Order: sequence, then C-alpha cells, then structure tokens
Amino acid sequence: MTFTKPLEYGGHALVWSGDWTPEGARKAIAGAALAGYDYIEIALLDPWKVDVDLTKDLLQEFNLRAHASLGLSVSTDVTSSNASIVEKGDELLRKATDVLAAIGGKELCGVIYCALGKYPGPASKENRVNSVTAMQRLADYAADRGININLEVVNRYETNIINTGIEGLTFLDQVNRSNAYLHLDTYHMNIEEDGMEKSILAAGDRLGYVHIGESHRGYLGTGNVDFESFFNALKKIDFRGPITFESFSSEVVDPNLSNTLCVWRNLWDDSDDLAKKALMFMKEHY
Ligand code: LER
Ligand code: MN
Repeated sequence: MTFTKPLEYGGHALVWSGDWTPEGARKAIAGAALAGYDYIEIALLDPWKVDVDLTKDLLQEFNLRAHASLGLSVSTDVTSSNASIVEKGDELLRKATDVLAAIGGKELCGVIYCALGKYPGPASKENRVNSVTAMQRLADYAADRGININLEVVNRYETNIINTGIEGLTFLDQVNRSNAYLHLDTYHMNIEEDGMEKSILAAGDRLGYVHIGESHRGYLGTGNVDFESFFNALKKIDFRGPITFESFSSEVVDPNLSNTLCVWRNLWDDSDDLAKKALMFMKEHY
C-alpha cells in the first residue's frame, strides 16, 4: 500500500463560520489554527464569492493550510440529462479548482459528482455515465493544477449515486484517473455501511480523504458512531491523508448548506471548545 499524501488534521469551516466574508474567513482560519489544526476545509459552494488574496493572507498569518469541499446543486448537477446544467456544473467545479489552486490547496472533496440532496428516484444509466465523464474531465483539469479529487460517499438522502464505499470504488474504477480518490465520512458510513471496517479495507490506498463526524454531527464520542472500529481499520491500512473534523449546529449557519443537510438542532454553541475536543479525540484514536 502506498499513501502519497501527508497525514494531517483539519477542521471544516462550518465549525466556525457560515460565510466567507472577511470576518467569517478570519474567524474560521484563526479558530482552526488556535485549536491546533493543520488545515481548514473551506466550503466552496460559491467559489466566485471567495476573496483569494484575503484568504491567502489569512492562511499565511495563521500558518495554516487549506483544502476545499463542496456539493453541487440542482442547477449544477453533472448527472443531469440537460447539457446546459452539466456545463454549469463543469464551470463551477473548474472555478472551485482554480480558487483552491490559487490558495495553495491540494485536495478537492465532497459531493462533487452530483447534486447534494435527496433525489426523487434512483439514478439512471445516463445519470451515472454523465457523472463518471464529468469526474474524468474534472480529474484531468485538477491534475494540470496539482490537485487531487476525492469523491465523498454520502447517505441515501444526499445522493443516489454512491452510498457505500464499495459503490464508490466501483465508480472510481470507471473514472479511472490516478488523482481521483475515495472520500469516506463516518457520519454517512454509520448510516449505510456493513460496519466501519469493510470499505476502508477494500479501499486501501485509494482512500484519499476522511471526514470525522458523529451520528448527530455534534461532539465526537457522544453519539452512535463506532469510532474504535473505524480508526482500527485506518490503522490496518496505515492511512495517510487529510482527516477533517466535520460538525454542524444551528449556531453556525450557511443558509444553503445547513438547510440541505437538515441542520435544525443546536448541538453546540462553543466552536473553539468543540474543535479542541474533537482534535484531542481524533489524536487519541489515531
Ligand atoms: C454532507 O453530508 C457532508 O458530509 C459534506 O461533507 C458534504 O460536502
Ligand atoms: Mn462529510
């Protein structure tokens, strides 16, 4: 098994801020740095809104790295049979890649292969082919800019394309690009997988990115996720790569993402306490 990425710990921006205004960006970057993280995972749902120079300056000021995630929407859904919607999706993904490259990031992840949200029915053969070919175009565009893409497997209410790690690996076989990896998230695995080990062991060094989230998306260790099995499986494959703490509460709201993810409850109100305890929890386990 050959992992080429460094092991690093990050915090998702929504732990601190629901927007990327100068104040929001400072809060997230300062918060992640002060809690001891190596990188911030920026939500690039609208990459045109990101001030690249400001973000670079803040990353430098706080000596932090950045990666990025996003989910597509109905109007940018690359699985669509409407070619103009697919083109909008391509455009968004290229812009996100450009912004990420400009701020020195190396990893683009999330639900970049379809719209993030509940689909009204199963994906058709055409939807799947459209998604695979969009990921081939994106992987090639990203490779030219030194960026890897990581396809996040999410639960059935957030995609109809890949709900388990095994499905994700089959999909990646079709994408067939060396800079395209599997992205697993414990929150989603807890809903869909046969236990926490199987997909990790099957993925091996094709696992390129990890999200650590509790079953209710609040404080780690206070819900139902079997983190012992999860981290033991990571140890078995000697995983190296980015590990992001991802958590959501009604305390920090991005109107777009929070509503899509059904963030209705207040699970925490102290971002810094949450983030520090999460990093400690992850490092105790891995
Ligand atoms: C969505 O549920 C999720 O886990 C995010 O990481 C999507 O980008
Ligand atoms: Mn996630």
